[in-house]
Amino acid sequence: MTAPTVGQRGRLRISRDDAAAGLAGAAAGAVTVGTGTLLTLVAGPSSDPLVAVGSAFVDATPGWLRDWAVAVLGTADKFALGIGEVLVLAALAALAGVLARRSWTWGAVLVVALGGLAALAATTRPDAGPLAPVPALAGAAAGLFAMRALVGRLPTPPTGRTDRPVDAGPDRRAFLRATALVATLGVLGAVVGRVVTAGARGAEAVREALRLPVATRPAPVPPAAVSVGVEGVEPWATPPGDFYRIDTALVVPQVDPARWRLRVHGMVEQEVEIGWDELLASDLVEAWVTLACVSNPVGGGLVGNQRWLGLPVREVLARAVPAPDADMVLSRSVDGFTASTPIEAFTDDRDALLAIAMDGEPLPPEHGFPVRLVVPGLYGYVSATKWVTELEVTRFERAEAYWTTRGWWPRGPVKTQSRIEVPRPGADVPAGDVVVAGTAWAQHRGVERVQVRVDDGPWQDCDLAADGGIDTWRQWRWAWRDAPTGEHLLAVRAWDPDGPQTGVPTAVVPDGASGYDTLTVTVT
Ligand SMILES: Nc1nc2c(c(=O)[nH]1)N[C@H]1C(S)=C(S)[C@@H](COP(=O)(O)O)O[C@H]1N2
Ligand SMILES: [Mo]
Repeated sequence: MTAPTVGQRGRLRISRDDAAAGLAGAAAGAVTVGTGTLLTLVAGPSSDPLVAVGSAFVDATPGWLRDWAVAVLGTADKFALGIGEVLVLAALAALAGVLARRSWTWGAVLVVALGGLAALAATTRPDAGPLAPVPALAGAAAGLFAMRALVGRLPTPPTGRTDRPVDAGPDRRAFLRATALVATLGVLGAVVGRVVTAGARGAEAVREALRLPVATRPAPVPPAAVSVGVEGVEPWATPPGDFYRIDTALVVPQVDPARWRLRVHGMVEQEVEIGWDELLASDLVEAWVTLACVSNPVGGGLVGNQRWLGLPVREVLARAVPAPDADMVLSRSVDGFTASTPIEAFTDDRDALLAIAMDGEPLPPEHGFPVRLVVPGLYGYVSATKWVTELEVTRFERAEAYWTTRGWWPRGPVKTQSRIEVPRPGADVPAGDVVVAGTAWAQHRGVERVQVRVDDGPWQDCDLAADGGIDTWRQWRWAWRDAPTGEHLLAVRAWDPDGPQTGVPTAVVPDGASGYDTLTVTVT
């Protein structure tokens, strides 16, 4: 018997030939992916079928699920998505093989449908080029070809071909060898495609060769005293390599500065376009700004502080002359992400920048090379568009940004927050004097005071490190004198000019987490 049969217990029995057909299908799937990945080299990184489908999936992901993924997987969410995708694809490809052995048409229909979906996903990417559907379609064709060759070697149910023995050793071994070869070729294609793409990062080479102009208004050198001097506290200036990365891009967009342009349009008196050379020749300023993600849970690490170099957005907007009733600027990146920024954050005197550098170096590709927005006081999702290419002057009631359509608030001012970094949660600390320290932030308002509470005791004032400006975070420390032995609950709160941060805990959705960072320590 070669057909799956329903056994006495009602279980589906899968025959050896079905298993073989499944293997053949999976091998053909590898060929599809390998071919697609190789063709990505000509059609562009976002046309990669796996990337395109993954990106479409990311865009279709509801806010809560994305939130969960970020919370559980952190910045490994992209990797996890890739693994999940490969597993699902392998299962579907195996199914196509099983179907194909029974009815070539149905197997082929499944492959063509999957290829068509991937092609559709690739063509509907905001940065799709004219060749975008080619890798998926050519990959599906190659997969069909491989599947035909492999499945064709297996007997077809229900009238299994009697002219060759079904389970004969040599035949089956030849089949397995052919399948392994096909699978290897497919995987090899995928690996070579990936490696070459990674090596051919056009923007990376250009980035290395860039020389940055000096700022007409450099940022002040922060005094050493911005650091509170307690080991275990996050550095005041976040090393760029440690800076959190959050975005929807499965492949880092490669933008050639020579071809970069920013278009300012919408409710303006005149459209303005500015290119890379013009941007570099402008009067650039430098500023220390602490960036925070709205998905940062209380006590979390999706926040970082750096020195940015760029052109104040207000100067570009002034040239376009926004209409007086415009209240929002929708910024758009090359990969289609959008952010809705209240226009006053761009036109008032804060250092809202079209930034080209971080820590004195051109932006790292994953942080927006060549140009991104940095806006003090607002969460990244409503302001910090990386790989930015467009500013549309509009009104909140007329346009919605990427995360707003997914349930997040259209405006996202950063909530005043504080974090205990020393001691670590659950730590055992020796009795006596215990140093408690951490970081607080209230971007564009300024941290005025930080207090710590032990158990249900009174709030106690902490020592603040030197102030790096109202747009940056501020370190603090508190000497806990004669800490009594036992388990204790520490809590922290920061004050901005409007008073203390709220202790009412809220989730990160829809406008950022609030509540006190608390932790338990055992004094021994
Ligand atoms: N093009 C693009 N820009 C983006 C995003 C994105 O998904 N795509 N995410 C935003 C969010 S939610 C945050 S918190 C910041 C993070 O910037 P970073 O990755 O440089 O830390 O980038 C913002 N800019
Ligand atoms: Mo974010």
